[in-house]
Amino acid sequence: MKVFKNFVAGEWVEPSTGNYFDNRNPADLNDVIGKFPLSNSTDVERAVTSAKRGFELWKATPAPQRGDVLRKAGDLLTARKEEIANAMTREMGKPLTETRGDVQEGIDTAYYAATMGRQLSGRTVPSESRSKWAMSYRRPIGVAGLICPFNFPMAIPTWKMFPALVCGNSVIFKPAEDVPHTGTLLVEILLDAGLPPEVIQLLHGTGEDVGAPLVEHPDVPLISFTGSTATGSMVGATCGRMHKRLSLEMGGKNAQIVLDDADLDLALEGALWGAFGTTGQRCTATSRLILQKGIHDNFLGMLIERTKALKLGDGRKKGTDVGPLINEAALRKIEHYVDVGQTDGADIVCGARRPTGAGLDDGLFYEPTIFSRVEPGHRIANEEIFGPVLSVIRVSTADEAFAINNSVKYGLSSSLYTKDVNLSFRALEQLDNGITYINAPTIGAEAHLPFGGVKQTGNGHREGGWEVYEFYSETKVGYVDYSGTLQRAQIDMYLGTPD
Ligand code: UN1
Repeated sequence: MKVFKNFVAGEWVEPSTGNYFDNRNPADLNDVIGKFPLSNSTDVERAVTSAKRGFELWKATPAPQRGDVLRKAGDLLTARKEEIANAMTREMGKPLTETRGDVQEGIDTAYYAATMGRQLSGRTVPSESRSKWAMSYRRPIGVAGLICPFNFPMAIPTWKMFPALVCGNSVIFKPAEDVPHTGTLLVEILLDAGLPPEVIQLLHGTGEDVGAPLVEHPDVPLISFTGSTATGSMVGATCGRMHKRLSLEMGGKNAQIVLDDADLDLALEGALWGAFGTTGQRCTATSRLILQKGIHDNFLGMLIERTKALKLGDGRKKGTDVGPLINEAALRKIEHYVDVGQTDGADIVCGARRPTGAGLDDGLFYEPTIFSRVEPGHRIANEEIFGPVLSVIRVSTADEAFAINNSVKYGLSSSLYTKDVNLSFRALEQLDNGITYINAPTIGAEAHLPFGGVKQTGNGHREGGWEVYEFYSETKVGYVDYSGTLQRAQIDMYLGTPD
């Protein structure tokens, strides 16, 4: 069996523990992709020492040249898209069309980052004094610790890594333990693209043994974490105590609202894709469907019929709509919430079981599940399930729908289906989310726009687009006084001084 390694100090190395874990295909647990390192704080220490050297070298490399490396990485991802998408589906289960999209998001991010190498602009503004320049520019920060989730094994690491690199930081990358192979492929691509070896370090292993020591390390001033709100709170507490710069992307409980005047066929496609794409394992997944009373029964009927027809299976097989869950713990969490939903009084209208039959018995499958008669106070209407479970809530008015959308503790994305243009713009204003889609599902963020949420979804930062470059760099201000005299700010130039 293939044994994979960490990448530390410019070399592929074994973990200091000597221990490994098996990485299995969730669509067929008999299929082992390989053994991957179980690293610990000793490996983190080595990685940080090397990444500090990498930072010294990389920060002195002109940003346009740093961008050129990422352009090359984009070219290599493009050339290897199909092969990587196949490896990703084998490792995490979602259908090939989706893993191709995931690689494409990495490619888009690479090309965007490449151009940003020539656009890391500051400002030059007038000084209040004569013969004096006042300006700002963006400086790299240091070693960035990037802790990534399993659901977008390419898009999310590249959202973090490529901007971090263009800004001149070095990177320690910890992929989720469910997707170490994709992480390895990404690092190989960066090295092939010409990234100096010590600028990137790859550490495999668990959150406890690798993620935590990375977050706690005093020489890692920058942390970006995507994952659960519970873990994000712990990461946030440590970073707050140690005064680190931190970007958090955490949970969601995203709603699609369908009003009586909506194009129902369009809304139906949106709901199916939003709720059951990626087997519901997206931070942006639609987990609440808020239906206005005039279309509620009809729309729910249409949705149940189409949901029952979704084909579960190996994502590499043609015709598969929905792949497996990522691991046994994820499956058990879903089963738990299905129990909770029933206990709270909601009705299961389809799914809610592990399927059996051809090609499904050895994988971690769960039937796409819909609950109707869900009340806004129910736990399944408030807590993130991260699986193919949709809670349907009936409302009388748009205002009621907006209030329910806003009543949860999360605020990533929302979606509204209506033909009323005035209401659409009112929704953009009133829905409390980082992203609102009109006549499109809750998923579908594009790489060149800021991505993130309000309330307990995040901590105010954004990934993607132009904003993330602010996160990965620090503002430095320079004043150059060429007057040859002391000019006291706020004092010498003050108009209307008494004397
Ligand atoms: C996530 O949900 O974890 O908008 C990331 C989307 C994707 C990214 C999602 N482009 O669904």
